[in-house]
Amino acid sequence: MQVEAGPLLKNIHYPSELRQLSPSQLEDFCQELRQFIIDIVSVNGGHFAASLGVVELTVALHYALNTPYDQIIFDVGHQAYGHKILTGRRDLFHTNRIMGGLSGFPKRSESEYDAFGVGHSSTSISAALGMAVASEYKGESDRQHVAVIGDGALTGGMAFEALNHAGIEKSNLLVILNDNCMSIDPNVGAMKEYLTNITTSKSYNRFRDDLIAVLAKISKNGPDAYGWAKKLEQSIKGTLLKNANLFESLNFRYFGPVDGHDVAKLTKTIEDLKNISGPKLLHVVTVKGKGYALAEKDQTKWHAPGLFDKITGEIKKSTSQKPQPPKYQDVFGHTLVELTQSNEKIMGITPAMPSGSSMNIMMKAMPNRAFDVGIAEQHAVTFSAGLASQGLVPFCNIYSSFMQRAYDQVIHDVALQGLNVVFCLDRAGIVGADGPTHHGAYDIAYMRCVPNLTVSAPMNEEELRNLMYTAQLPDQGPFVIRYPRGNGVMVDWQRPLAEIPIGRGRKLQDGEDLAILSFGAIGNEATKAIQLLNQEGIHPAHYDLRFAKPLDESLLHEVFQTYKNVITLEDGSLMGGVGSAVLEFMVDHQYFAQVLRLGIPDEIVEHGEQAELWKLCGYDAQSIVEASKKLTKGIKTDSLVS
Ligand SMILES: Cc1ncc(C[n+]2csc(CCOP(=O)(O)OP(=O)(O)O)c2C)c(N)n1
Repeated sequence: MQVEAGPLLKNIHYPSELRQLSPSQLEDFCQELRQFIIDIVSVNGGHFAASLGVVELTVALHYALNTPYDQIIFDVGHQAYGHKILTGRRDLFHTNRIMGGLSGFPKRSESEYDAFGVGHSSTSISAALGMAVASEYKGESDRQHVAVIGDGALTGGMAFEALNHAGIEKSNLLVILNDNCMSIDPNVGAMKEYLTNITTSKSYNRFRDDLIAVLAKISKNGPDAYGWAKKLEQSIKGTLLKNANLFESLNFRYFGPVDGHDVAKLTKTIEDLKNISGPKLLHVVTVKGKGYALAEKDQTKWHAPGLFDKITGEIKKSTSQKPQPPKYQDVFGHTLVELTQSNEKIMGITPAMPSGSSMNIMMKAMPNRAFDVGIAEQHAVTFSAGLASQGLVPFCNIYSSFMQRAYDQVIHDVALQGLNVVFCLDRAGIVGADGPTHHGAYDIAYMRCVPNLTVSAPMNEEELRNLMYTAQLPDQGPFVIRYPRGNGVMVDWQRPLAEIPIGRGRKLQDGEDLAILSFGAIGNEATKAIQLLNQEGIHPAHYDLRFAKPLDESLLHEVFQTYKNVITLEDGSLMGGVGSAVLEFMVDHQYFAQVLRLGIPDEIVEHGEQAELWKLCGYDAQSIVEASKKLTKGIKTDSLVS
């Protein structure tokens, strides 16, 4: 749907045109940009509150800097809608996150203004520093490099690693800390408290605005003046801020806090900071959801609300008379609380995803046993390992793609020591509109090769519950349970819990012509395919593997002794995935069969609806039907192995 832009925005396609506006027009321009975001996101979906919060900052940055020569990196990138609209993509913004349309995150291949591809948090300072060092090396001393990072993203270890390094480089780096006290849920940790202390330090705040301008002017007058200015600044800050400033201790020059919704002041400040060389941090205070009252009030709900009526604020839910199956994440959340009632050793851990993973259910029910540790996947895993080393049973819930961050911790801290940590990998497989940065494509492959790990995937809600039950029984060792984004398939999912023997799959139905071996919830596409195939007289057997590791060898012996045509199906990368595991078994036991592996190919899968992307990758129900027909007719395809 096309939306009419306001009178100023209508004529602005690129930052060069924005810079033709007078400073006095910027406030009106910001309102138009904000309205445009509201108009489009309300009918299209996507991230919402974060972009509203940085409208003024985005405009000020593009106004004061010479983008794209000057480079801005938005951390995570979920807040970059204003930036996209201002940088040549306004007329395409209605395609945001739709298959074939704009990506929901900055992406180098999409625009020269997207200086760096993002999606996972806390990368911006490292990347901006790399660019700044490269510019210095190339003699581009006039070039600006800006990392815009939220207080949530600042809780990630990489951000601290980058600050630590940047403090000893002389490069031209500006870190803008967008402090809104929120992650997706309220931000957590001691750093958040520290930032609040600075923001509320009255004596320092009275002084700070003049300080930036004076310093910028003095710095322009050469190295002597610069040194003098620096000394003056340090003594003033030291006197007025009770504690030593953390960023200053890391050799950053700290400026702020400034009101992130005062576009005039922001523009002026950024212009001034261009004249101050070396690593600098500007602390900007914003309100997440700014300008849309409901979003300001309930910032978590409006982080990514889905479609909504922009006038009434009513969030549109698909209405159905019939009861619907729950989301897998909610089955996880409720089952975890149920399990804690009979097992006092269970603890819950989430790295900054209480709402997204439904760990918030346990956090509410038993706050002393559930932890939001910030956007800190590595820490979440090793913290869990510490708990497990003391006999507790941590359920560490991490989205599959974010778990990529903590791979060494899984191996070094958990698997090598055989600790009983239960990893619940939410959003495993194709996730949909968030796209390639968020698809949980690789976990089967990267977990399967680690000794001591059990790697499982439930086909439905009951299986998820039973795997969770099994994982917390004594001495199970490290245990992975991967499940997808979205809803399950069972309305009556709250069934009694039962143990699943480790490494035991299920035969769902016998067949004649071929066997389909599925892993996880994508097996429900196989069920649909089999119904369609039956109508055409083809009768595949269906096995639910349940475990990628250990494999159910007796089940596989049965399969290869009975069927000469086999399809493996997984919502994960083909390379190294379950299909590969089945092939390894086949070769090791010298079976011969035609095997067709369905899963994510060795390509970057872009964004789109989950079902669209399954189809694109060739493993939705219809594709399984076609693959089965090809296979049973004995026609070999490229991916056939015989
Ligand atoms: C490594 C990683 N873990 C988790 C996430 C999910 N995530 C996306 S945005 C976000 C909150 C970011 O908070 P902040 O940086 O303060 O930005 P805000 O939304 O408040 O503007 C989280 C946890 C992610 N993108 N990357």
